[in-house]
This record gives sequence, structure tokens and C-alpha cells, in this order.
Amino acid sequence: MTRIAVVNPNTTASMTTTIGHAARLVAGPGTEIVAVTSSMGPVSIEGYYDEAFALPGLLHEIGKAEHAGMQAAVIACFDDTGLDAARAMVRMPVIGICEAALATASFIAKRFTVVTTMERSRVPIEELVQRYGMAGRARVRAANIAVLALEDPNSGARDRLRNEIVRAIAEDNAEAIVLGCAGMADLAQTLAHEFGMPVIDGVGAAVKQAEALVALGLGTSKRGAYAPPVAKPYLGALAEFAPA
Ligand code: 5HY
Repeated sequence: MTRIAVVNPNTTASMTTTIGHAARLVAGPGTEIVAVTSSMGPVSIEGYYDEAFALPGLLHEIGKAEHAGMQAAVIACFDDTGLDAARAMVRMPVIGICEAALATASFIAKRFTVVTTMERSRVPIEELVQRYGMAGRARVRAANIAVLALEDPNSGARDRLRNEIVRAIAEDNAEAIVLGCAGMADLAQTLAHEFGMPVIDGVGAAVKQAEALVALGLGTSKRGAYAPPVAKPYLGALAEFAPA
């Protein structure tokens, strides 16, 4: 049995339910998905400040997952919040949904557009697009949706998402769409059918990538960049996070 922890770094349990459902929809018959909500930090991650304060809760859950015998972890936030710190902390593979979604899109389309929530989320994701080597192929749009509006079917968020996809097709000549928020994970199939084109959910993409790495017997390299953190005291409220 392959056991994969899918960690929502924000503290909204209903979004974790959406994420867990999307993960289980694509997981193989031999995979167990354990969906986890961070216990401390922002209820939604919208920009750099929220990202920073999501880290302790995220890293706490990633460490717990490895100690509980999970074989891989997915960070279910499209900012790939804390991805490098998590990889330095554990030996199991850790997959960010943005990196997994962009890689997946690159296998099926030359040009694709990420449609995320808010303008303040767009620039951090553009930086990830650059970092992951997709700058020439991926555009990033914001649909002007608050992250938690995706949890409310009456918020009009889905219509705004659809309208931005229409603009991505018309103006970017997008050949595929990447959903730029974990909270959109349940919309991929419907939107793909509606628009007659590939629509990629990062949660599903990350789960399949995690399964592949476990099947290949690959974990995070502990040499160089992701070597274990140097043991030292951490003072104050973060003392529990001190590397042993
Ligand atoms: C996410 N925020 O996937 C990101 C998306 C965003 O709470 N979960 C969040 O809009 O930055």
C-alpha cells in the first residue's frame, strides 16, 4: 500500500475535504490518501504574508506524516508554500501542486495559462513559473476570486473563473488551462468538458507524481540543497521546530 499525505497548509477544513476528494479520485487502487489540514495559521493563503505564516503549521504536518509512516507528501497550495523547507526536513518525496501541474501541462500543450484567484497571488505564481523553467510557455491570470469564495457555491466565483478561462483562450491562445488554487480541485473535470480542452488540477497531478516516485523507490536527495538542517537551538514559540 502506498500511503500519501496530502497537506492543506491553510486552516480551512472544508477545503481539505475538497482536496482529499480530488486526490482519491485519481489515486491508484493501492494508494491510501490521508488528507490533513494545518492546525495553525491563515484560513486562506493569499500572497506572501499568508505564505510566511502558513509555514510552521505546514512543516509540523509534514514532519508528523513522515513519522506516521507516510511514503510521500503533497503540499496542496498552489504557491508551493514551504516546498524547499519540507524537502530539507524529510526523506520522503514532497511534491508541490504548482510544480506538478506545470510539469503535467508541459507534456500535453505548448502554451498554457494558469488561472488563479487574486491579483496578489498571480505574481508569486509567475515567480514559480519562472523558477520551474516554464516562463516561455505559461501565462498566469487572476480571476479576482477570494480563495474562500470557492467554498461558497453562491459566491459567483465559478462564473468568474469561467470568464477568465474564456479570456485565456481568446487572448493567450491557451492550449490547456491549469487551475491555480487547490480549492479549485473539484472543478477540473467539469471545466474540461465545458471547454473541450485539457484542464489540469494540481492536486491530482501531484498525487500521480508522488505515486510514481514511490514506485521508483525515490526519495528526496539528502545531499546538498536538501541536506538535513543543521542542529541548533530555536528560541521562543518556534522552539519545537529546532533541528535535532
Ligand atoms: C491555494 N491559497 O491553493 C492558494 C491559492 C492562491 O489557500 N490555497 C490557498 O490563491 O494563492
